[in-house]
Amino acid sequence: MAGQGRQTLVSAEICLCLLLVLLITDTRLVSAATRLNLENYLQPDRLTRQQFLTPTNSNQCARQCVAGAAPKICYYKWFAEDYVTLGPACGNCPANVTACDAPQCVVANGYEKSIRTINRMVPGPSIQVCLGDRIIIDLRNNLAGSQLTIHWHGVFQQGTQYMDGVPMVTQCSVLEGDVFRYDFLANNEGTHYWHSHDGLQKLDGIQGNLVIRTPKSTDRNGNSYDVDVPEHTLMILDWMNTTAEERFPGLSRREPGQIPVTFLLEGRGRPKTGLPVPYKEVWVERGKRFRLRLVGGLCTVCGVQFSIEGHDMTLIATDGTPVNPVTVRSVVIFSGERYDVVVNANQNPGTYWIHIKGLSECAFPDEQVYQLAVLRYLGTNQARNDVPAYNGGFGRGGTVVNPQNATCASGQGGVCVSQLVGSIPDNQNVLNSFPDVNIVLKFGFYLFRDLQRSFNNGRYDRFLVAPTRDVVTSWMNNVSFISPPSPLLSQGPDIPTELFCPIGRNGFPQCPANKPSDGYCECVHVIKVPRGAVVQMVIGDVTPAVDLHHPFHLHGYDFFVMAMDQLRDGDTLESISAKLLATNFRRSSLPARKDTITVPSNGYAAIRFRADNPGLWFFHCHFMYHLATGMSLVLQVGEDGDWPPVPRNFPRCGNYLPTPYLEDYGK
Ligand SMILES: *[C@@H]1O[C@H](CO)[C@@H](O)[C@H](O)[C@H]1NC(C)=O
Ligand SMILES: *[C@@H]1O[C@H](CO)[C@@H](O)[C@H](O)[C@H]1NC(C)=O
Ligand SMILES: *[C@@H]1O[C@H](CO)[C@@H](O)[C@H](O)[C@H]1NC(C)=O
Ligand SMILES: *[C@@H]1O[C@H](CO)[C@@H](O)[C@H](O)[C@H]1NC(C)=O
Ligand SMILES: [Cu+2]
Repeated sequence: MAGQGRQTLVSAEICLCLLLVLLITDTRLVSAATRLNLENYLQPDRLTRQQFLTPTNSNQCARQCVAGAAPKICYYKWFAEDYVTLGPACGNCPANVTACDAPQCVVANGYEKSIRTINRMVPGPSIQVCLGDRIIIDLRNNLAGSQLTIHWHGVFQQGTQYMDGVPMVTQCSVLEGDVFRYDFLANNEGTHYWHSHDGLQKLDGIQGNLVIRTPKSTDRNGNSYDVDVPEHTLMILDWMNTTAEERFPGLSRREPGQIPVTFLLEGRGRPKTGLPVPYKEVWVERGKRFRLRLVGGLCTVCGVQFSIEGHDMTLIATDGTPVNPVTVRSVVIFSGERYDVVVNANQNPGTYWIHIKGLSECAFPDEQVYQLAVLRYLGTNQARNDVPAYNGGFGRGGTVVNPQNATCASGQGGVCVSQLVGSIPDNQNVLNSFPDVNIVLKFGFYLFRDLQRSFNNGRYDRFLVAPTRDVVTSWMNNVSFISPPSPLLSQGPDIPTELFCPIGRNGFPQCPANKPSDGYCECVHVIKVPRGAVVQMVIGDVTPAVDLHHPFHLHGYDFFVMAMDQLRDGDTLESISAKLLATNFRRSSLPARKDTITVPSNGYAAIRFRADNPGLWFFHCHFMYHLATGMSLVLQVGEDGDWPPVPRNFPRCGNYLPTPYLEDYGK
């Protein structure tokens, strides 16, 4: 990206005015107000259970939340770097297991490879705060020749829309050597996370947990658990033995596709062969009920089925919002989803396997990708040598929440997220209103059949090599999203209008008339929705039936999950949408709210929300390689002026094309 503006490093001193909600960064206004030194609010990257339960520093943000207590300022310093697993910090790990726990040692699955990190950790630093706290992060980019942004997955960013961290949608990517300050309020509770939204960096390690707690007394399901501590936020990662870039657009001969070799729980796992590195251990005490916050920090198409030997789980929240508790044997988690479960440590004290079983392409007979971890009762330390096999999981036969293909009719043993009962009342009158805007979104792949034509001079179609060796690209409503040269939110007027998809007769963006009408095109796909409208979306998988279940994530919002199913005889997405409008979803219970919904293979999910958070919000498949090939669009809620302007000196970027030359070349 040429002509990129530089972020001004705001002085380390900022103004604490009477109201923290005023995000003031202009140091010239400080004189009369109290000055504060951010260094005093610097938070540790990780802390023990004891430190969390009994803080010794009154500025510590990771704490048990107390009703009525004042919010805190939580400051973090992050360094993005190229790094390595089993590097010099690891001594002779794993031969010497103690050395694996050395500071800055990233073990992963005990396989040496290049990674990318924030503060030399995988997952990265864990942000654990209380509702209402202010989060300030100085992100310094020390990556060699790469840019990045960080997205706060699940945080609504109402009032700080420009902090959402999507390159060329809300901000310019942060260049090598630059510092960008993220500054926003933790205003919606729950288990969230953060990840790089640029390129393929999160699969190489740039992601971590972000938990916004409420006082237990105000948590709707607060009496269903005894212990809720940071060490029980458990991110599930998928892991390759190559860098993510090496598999994009994909190798055609050696290892086609983008299938991980394993999963990691909180950055730990074992290889199938080779020296064993320590498993992740989750510690519990007999007689207590523990809240585990499971985070789907997955990037590839493989979801996972999570189960614990000998222990049922009680689901109490998903994507940050509480649901009526449901007891289940296993939880299916796809990229971007979060599920909070309570585990009752009521079994014989001992060691129990945690089973993380790969689904979709990770469940193919020749793949069967899985990982284990250990649930250990305090005071026990027996080793387990009876490693269960891929299909030896503990979820078999029991109730599974979020089953693939929405197999949740009675007798099928599944609980679909569309069947969960929500707990947040419909104060915005979404469910009883007839939708103001009704959107049908199809997504799928375009198969390049004529490779001679595709790889001819002058054509640069973006593509992906699938495990089948097919050459494909991704789209939504036939449009493969391309990034504009400047961010839509901060520099909308700088974007040449011809880059946007034109609006068709149905009022929605479509491919330009002059583009080859062979089923897809590339343009900047922006769907506009009036501020305050009730929006219904039916998101449908129109690819030929394969075992893929695409998780769609909406920034800036959560939504009611109204319905989901596979398409049955004669159904089309239009007929489903019409049927849902005609019946207007009469149902006796409140639906759950989510921000990431996994669409059943060859099926649909219907969602509803009130568009009360103006801004430019990315809506996309959370499979990283699908996102990288255009399975995304931007939902524009309201018009410029409805959302706050960017702060003074917000970085700028864009094309550099001196106009006389354009004329010379007749472009
Ligand atoms: C194992 O690693 C620890 C921590 O780095 C170190 O103190 C110890 O000397 C090592 N032991 C051996 C046998 O190398
Ligand atoms: C990486 O993983 C794949 C799939 O398991 C395997 O075929 C390949 O040999 C591995 N490569 C290395 C260098 O270990
Ligand atoms: C998408 O492309 C297909 C194949 O050319 C076409 O039949 C269909 O009408 C297009 N859909 C839209 C929404 O433009
Ligand atoms: C889901 O349905 C598809 C057909 O759309 C099928 O190919 C796939 O095997 C099913 N997957 C599971 C796990 O049932
Ligand atoms: Cu997808």
